[in-house]
Formats: sequence, C-alpha cells, structure tokens
Amino acid sequence: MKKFALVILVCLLLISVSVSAFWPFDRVTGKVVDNTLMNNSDDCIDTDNGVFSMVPGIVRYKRFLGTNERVDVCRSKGRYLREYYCDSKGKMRAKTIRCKGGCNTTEIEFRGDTYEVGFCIPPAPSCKEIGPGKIRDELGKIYRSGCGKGDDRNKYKKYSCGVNIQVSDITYSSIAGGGGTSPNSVTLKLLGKSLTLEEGATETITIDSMNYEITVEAITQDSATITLKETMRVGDSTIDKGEETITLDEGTSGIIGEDKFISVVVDDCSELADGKCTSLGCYGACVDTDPENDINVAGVVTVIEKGEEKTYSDTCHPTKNAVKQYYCRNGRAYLYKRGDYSWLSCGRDRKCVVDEATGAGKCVDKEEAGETTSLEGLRRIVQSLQERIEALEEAVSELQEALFAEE
Ligand SMILES: [Ca+2]
Ligand SMILES: [Ca+2]
Ligand SMILES: [Ca+2]
Repeated sequence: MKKFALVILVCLLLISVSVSAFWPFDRVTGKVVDNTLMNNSDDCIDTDNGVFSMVPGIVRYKRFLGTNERVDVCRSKGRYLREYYCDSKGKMRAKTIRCKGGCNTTEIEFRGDTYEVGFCIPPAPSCKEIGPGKIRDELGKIYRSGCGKGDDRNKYKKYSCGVNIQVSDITYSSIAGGGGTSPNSVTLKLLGKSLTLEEGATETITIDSMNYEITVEAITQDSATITLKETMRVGDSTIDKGEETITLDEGTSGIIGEDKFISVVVDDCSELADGKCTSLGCYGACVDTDPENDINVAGVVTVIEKGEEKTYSDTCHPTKNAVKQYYCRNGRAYLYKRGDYSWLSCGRDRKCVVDEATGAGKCVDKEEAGETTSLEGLRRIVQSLQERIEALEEAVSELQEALFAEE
C-alpha cells in the first residue's frame, strides 16, 4: 500500500513537472524588447503580431496534444504585463514588461470565445531634449539626429521636440459684387516640407514611424488656424501623441506640442553642391577667397553647415596688431592655427584694418592704413593714379607733337 502511494506521488510530481514545462515561467530570451514585430506560423499565432505591451494580444499555439491559448495579462497590481508572443521557431514565449502608465484590460473575441486581455496604458506623451540632437520620448526611446543608412546615407535626419509651423502665404479672392474677400488657401511650411491647403482640408505627412495630420481649421485674410495631430506607429498599431491647435499670422511661425510632439526633418545633402552628410548635418562646398591665408588679403570663407550657409571672415584682433584666418578643408571651414595660436601678427609698423567691401580683416602698412582702410580709399588711390597717368599721357603726346612740329 505504501509502495502504491509512493508511485502515485511520483506520478503527480512528473505531471506537475511536465505541466510546468508548458507554463511560461521566465524564459529569459534577453533579446526581445517591447515593440518587436514577430512572424506567425502554423504552430503559433499571435493576434498582436509580436511583443507589443500596449496592444492586447492572444497567442494560440500548438502543444503536445492539441492547442492552447495565452492572453496578455496584467500582473503585480497593474505594474507589469505578461506579454505572450511567438518566437522565430514558432514556439510560444512570454516576457514580463513594466507598464509605465499602468495596466488595463479589454474584452477580445477570438475564435468564438471572449477573453479578458491585458495591455499597458501608454504613458502621457512627452518629448525631452537630453543632449544636442538627442531626444527621448515617454517610452524611454531615444532618437538621435544623424545620417541615414544605405540609400539614405547622404540624408540627415534631425529630431527635435515640438513641430515648427510657418504660415508662409495666404491667398484670397474678392467676392463678386464688392462683397469683401474670401480666403482660398494657406501655404504652410513644416517638417522641411511645404503644403498648400484650403480651409477644412487635411493632409498627412509621414516620416519614419511618425504621422503628422495637419488640418486647416480656418483661414482669414491674414491668419490661419491649424490643428496638428501626431501619431506614432508601433508595429501594427499606432500610439496617439495628442493634438494641438495654433493660430498664426501670415509670415509668422510657431512651435506646437513642444513638450510632447517629436519632429523629424530629413535634409537631402545631395541637393547641395558637393553636399555631404556628417554627424552635424549637411555640409556643402566650402569656398575661401584667400586660400593662401595671406595676412595681407581680406579672406572670406563661405560654407554650407548643417544645411545653412555660413560665412567666416578673417578677423582683426581688438588691438589691431594681428589677424586670424579661416580656410577650407574637405568641404569644412577651419580656423588657421600655428601651434595653439590663431592670431597672426601683422608685423612691425603694420596694422590690421577691416576691408569695407568684404568686412574681413587684413594687414596693411601703418602709413597706408589711412588710405586703404576702405574701398573708398582704394578707389581714391586708383582714381588719382588714373588722373596722373592721363596727365602724363597728355604731357607725352604734347611733347611728341612739339617734337614733330620742330622737324
Ligand atoms: Ca500585447
Ligand atoms: Ca503578443
Ligand atoms: Ca583663408
């Protein structure tokens, strides 16, 4: 009898072990993170197609005998969610995910049955700049500005918080019979694009995983009211970042949703002459009017930096006895240095003056300084030289005439 009881106990133990093999205790994959799309197969079907804590999902998977279902479920008083998914081998897996905004349930119909399925409530949308060109959203995801990959490697993607909208133009027409004016359309500039929309019209711009839905609520003769709604695609579903409305006068711009919207602008560096994408943005051709870095020449460097044209002019030291020089290398502007020192002395009896035509500094002799400080001075010198030459030529011809006359 005792032997029989022992056999029963061993059997029960074996059964519990085999059951636990199907029970998804923490099977640490270490790799799958939230918002990962996975493939379904004949052996394993996941209604939310992967690891999506904010989407309620049910996994139906094949097991030893028949099939079984697992539903995403809230745990630890809603602080965590047990998320089920199918791995690449068609096996049911689970992952525990912390719900930053809490956990909730909803009823889902699946194959004729109703299930109570858990999902993480998306936390309140937020956008925070955590460094230059680096922002973080409410889910802790970090977006870094930089060049794309592959075909997009010459495109610079710039992330920032808030969307800048500019009302660049409003068109309106006169109502027949002198009945005033009627607004027609507004041209908006946002996210590196230009849109012309009529009153009531809606247009969606999609960049990356971001969707921006722009609606023109109203147009007056000199202002426009615009609503921007931003959503973010996460796998097969979208997360709402909210919507905000702004009224802007023609020719002005404003930033909306600074604390929650994520804006992404893509600059195509190939549109610039010799444009190259760098970690700082698009850089284009660099031109130096004084490539020799001659202290006697007022040089100006023009370069496209971060998509904007910039100029660097050779500059006089406040004491006016030295000048610093800029130059181009590999399409970028640099300050010329000798060792650690960027100020180049003009030398004895010389001083640095600002060239009026270019606004750049250059070294001149002190006596000359008075005359050559300005372009006007130069013109005066040239003019007086020309006058002197003309006078000489006249004198020569007079002399020649006199000589011929004597013959
Ligand atoms: Ca889910
Ligand atoms: Ca799932
Ligand atoms: Ca130079």
